[in-house]
Amino acid sequence: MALGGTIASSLASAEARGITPSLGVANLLASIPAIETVAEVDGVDFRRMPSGDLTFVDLVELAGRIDEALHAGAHGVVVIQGTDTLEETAFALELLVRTTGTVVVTGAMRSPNEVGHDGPANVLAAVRVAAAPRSAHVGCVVVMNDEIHAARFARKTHSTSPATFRSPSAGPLGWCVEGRVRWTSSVRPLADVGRPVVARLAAVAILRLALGDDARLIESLARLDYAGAVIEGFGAGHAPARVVDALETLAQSVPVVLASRTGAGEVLSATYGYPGGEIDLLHRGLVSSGALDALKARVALTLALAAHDNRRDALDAFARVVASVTHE
Ligand code: DAS
Repeated sequence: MALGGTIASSLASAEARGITPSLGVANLLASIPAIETVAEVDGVDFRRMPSGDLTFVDLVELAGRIDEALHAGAHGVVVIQGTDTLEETAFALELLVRTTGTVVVTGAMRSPNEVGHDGPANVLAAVRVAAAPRSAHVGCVVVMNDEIHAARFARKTHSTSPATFRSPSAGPLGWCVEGRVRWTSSVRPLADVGRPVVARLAAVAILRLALGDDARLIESLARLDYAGAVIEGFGAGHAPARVVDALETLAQSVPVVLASRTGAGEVLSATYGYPGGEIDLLHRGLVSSGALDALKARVALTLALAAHDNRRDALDAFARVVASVTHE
């Protein structure tokens, strides 16, 4: 299922100001003859756009198409897209796809115009992973630069490097080498977020806290009609004492999730006791993102809110998803 991105981008004309997603999936597959030795592949042009233009509506439709393909007998599905939002779409697909089967999301950091275009190698590795026998739950994974990352932990960590995708909290699940797929660890299935109703999809904001912040942005969030908010707090989930009242007030009107701006590790729950520490913030009604980073917490909260018609059920579903990211 091809969605566009750098992997499908070229110069539309000699005068063009830069590359744009213009190539179809047939073009890409034709450049990877070795794929035929791995699997029988059907290419679908689902969208042709920069990944920053994708929406949750696109992802709900895409998940439906993936479910159909898996029901129809596909062993796995490879989604080929822009890398800019890939970590969010991969996690959304893990929550949205309901049929058992491997879903692999990949892309490229160098376009077909550049020397060292990484698209063909990434797609070939992705097809290998999607076609590999499954001995444990695989769910949705990101395959880039011959590494396999769980969707729940993968992050784009570099603006241009082909080694941009990493799992800072957990490390990769495995890798591809000499045409083989190697697994070193596995994850368990995520809890069911529910079935999102497209008409109920509503915007959830992310707000990153920074040194010296006051409460103005938090107070204005309450007036902007967001369905919820994710606060990227300091360290293990902390905020300046001067904004805690505003956060508590916001949490009384919409669900407010507390994440960490560090990009790895968990939000704590029982360590720091000062005003604005995680104990205080959770006590004031904020909800922990656990080991999910802010982008993924926003995906989970958006889908949970669209799947349930009341806040309590949505937050319960969100909390179950958070709890299922890791296991004892
Ligand atoms: N940054 C580009 C990419 O890596 C564009 C996009 O995300 O669509 O594919």
